[in-house]
Order: sequence, then C-alpha cells, then structure tokens
Amino acid sequence: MLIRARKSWEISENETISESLYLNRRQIVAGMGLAGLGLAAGVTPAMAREERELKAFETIKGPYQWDEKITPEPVVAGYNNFYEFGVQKTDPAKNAWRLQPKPWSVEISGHAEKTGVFNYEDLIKPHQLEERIYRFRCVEAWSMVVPWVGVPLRDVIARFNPTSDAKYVAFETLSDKEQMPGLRWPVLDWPYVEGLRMDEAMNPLTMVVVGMFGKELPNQNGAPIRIIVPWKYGYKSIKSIVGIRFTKTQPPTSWNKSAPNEYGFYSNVNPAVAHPRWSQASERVLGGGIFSQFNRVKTLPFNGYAEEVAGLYKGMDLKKYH
Ligand SMILES: Nc1nc2c(c(=O)[nH]1)N[C@H]1C(S)=C(S)[C@@H](COP(=O)(O)O)O[C@H]1N2
Ligand SMILES: [Mo]
Repeated sequence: MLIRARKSWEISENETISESLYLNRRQIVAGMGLAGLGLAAGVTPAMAREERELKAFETIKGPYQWDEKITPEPVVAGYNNFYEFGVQKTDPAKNAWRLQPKPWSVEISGHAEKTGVFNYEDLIKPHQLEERIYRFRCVEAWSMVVPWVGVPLRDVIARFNPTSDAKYVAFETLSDKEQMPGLRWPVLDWPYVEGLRMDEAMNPLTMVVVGMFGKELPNQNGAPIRIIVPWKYGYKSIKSIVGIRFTKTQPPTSWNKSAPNEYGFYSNVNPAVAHPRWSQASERVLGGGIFSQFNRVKTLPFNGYAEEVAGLYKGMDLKKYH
C-alpha cells in the first residue's frame, strides 16, 4: 500500500471543514460582542450548536463490520446531503443547528395492530444499541465508511405487529419551516419521503440509526433517528424521521417523484446500471487523502452486501426495477 504523509482527508473536505470552522468562529465573536456590551444572553447559532453536546453511547459490537478504513468523522459530519437545510454539501453542517431533536416523537400508522404516536424513548432502548461499520454509497458516486449506532429496523417494526396487508414501509422526514430553512426552496416535494418493501425493511442489515462514532447523531446526519440501508444509494437512508407507515401498495419516494427516469423505487447500488447522466461503475472514496481524486474504487453490486441481500431480488430485472 502506498504511504501518504498527507492530511487524512482530501482538499474539498478540508475546505468544507475550514469553512464551517470559520463561520463558527465568526459567530462566537458575534456572541462575545453581545456579552461584552452586557446585553441579554441571546443564543447565537454557534452557541446553540455547542450546547448540543453529543451524548456518548454504550454499544455492543454488531454483527456487520465492514473491514475498510473508516472515513474521518469531520468528513462524515461536514459533507452532507440534507436538502431541508440547503443543497450544498456544507449547508447542513452550517444550518442544522436549528433542528430540535429533543423531545421527538414518531407516528406509527397504517397496517399494524399497534399504531399511534411514540416518543423517541419508547422506540429506542439504550441497552439494545449496537455499533456496525457499514460502507455507504451516494448516488452521486462517492462513498464512505461509517460506524453507525442503532438497532435493526426489524426489531423496532416487530413491536407494532404489522398485519399481512403491510407489504411496504413508508418513512417521512420532519417538515418544519421554522427549523429547516431549505424548505422554502421547492427543490423537492416536502416532506422528504422514502419507502422500502417489507422484506427489505425486515432484512437484518437495515438499521434504525441514532448515532455515529459512538455518539448521538449530529443534526446534519439526521438526528435523532434515521434509517440506514447500506446496499442502496444514500438517498434511501432517510433522516430525522417523524412518520412510519405500513402500506399495502408501493409508497411514493421523493427522488423518484422528482425525476422518475433517474431514480427508481429500489435504488440498489448497481455498477451495471448507469445513472442517465453519469456512470455508477466506480466511486470516489471520501477522506482518502490529498490524492483522493485518484482514489476511485470499483463500485460493488449491492454496495458489497450482495451475499446478504441479492436473494431479495431473485428473478427481478434490476435494470427495469432500478
Ligand atoms: N430527509 C432527508 N433525508 C436524506 C436526504 C435529504 O436531503 N433529506 N439526503 C439523502 C442522501 S442523497 C444521502 S447521500 C444521505 C446522506 O447522509 P449523510 O449526510 O449522513 O452522509 O442522506 C439521505 N437522506
Ligand atoms: Mo445521496
């Protein structure tokens, strides 16, 4: 292996980080100015951000541990897609301080014996939390490796006793203009929605995630509760969930609604099926070093999880059901 005595993440992420640090400093200075003038202690963005200290979790090591270099935490927390906070990769880290992840509740509805509004604490039991290292592949052809903290989605679902009519699970993100400045732009049809077929949702790989790197999720990564589906393109991994609905028919999904020929319902990582505007055959590994524009690796079918999930799609034309 080539030894590179350079920074551990590449230039674009460096810019990301220094930009947010810069903003942070500037806002702290603004806050100090207020304090210096003896004004009432208003909460500045930087203060709000710092006050949300991320609680550490005790976790057990889960069964799935992808054996690859973990992406530096500042990259995972600084290079995001969360359009509710803006469309630039650096926007969520700058703007998501407005999100209030506590208290939080999720409405469970549709074809299940048990439905209703449940507090975060009713859904997530701390002693069940496990850490899994997954690789994560965005449809924009970049990838990372992240130690997520959470529980299998199937364990959460089981408590609601879905009926035999529950063929799909639909998820919905919070949509609150007060907390999410990006909602004023109609880039997507808000709220952000996603869905899985029931057997995909019940697959042991599918996770309800509440943390990363041993701590609570930063807001920009989808606090306080999101889904991670490691064999699918990143947009299936919906953030800051307020609704889970068991449905009989295939639910609409945000990216499919916005560009149906570009984004299908299934969205399985598939190097053989190009996006209409770019290839999916390879990917850029984030945080791979200063030369990482050259750090392209071949994309793996089902993002490397074929052994675990290919059976879910037996007999399906994966070009048609992309
Ligand atoms: N609600 C919501 N969830 C979302 C998105 C979004 O814009 N809004 N972006 C998706 C996309 S395209 C990706 S790649 C991942 C990014 O997750 P990360 O920022 O934690 O890496 O979140 C997904 N979940
Ligand atoms: Mo993505």
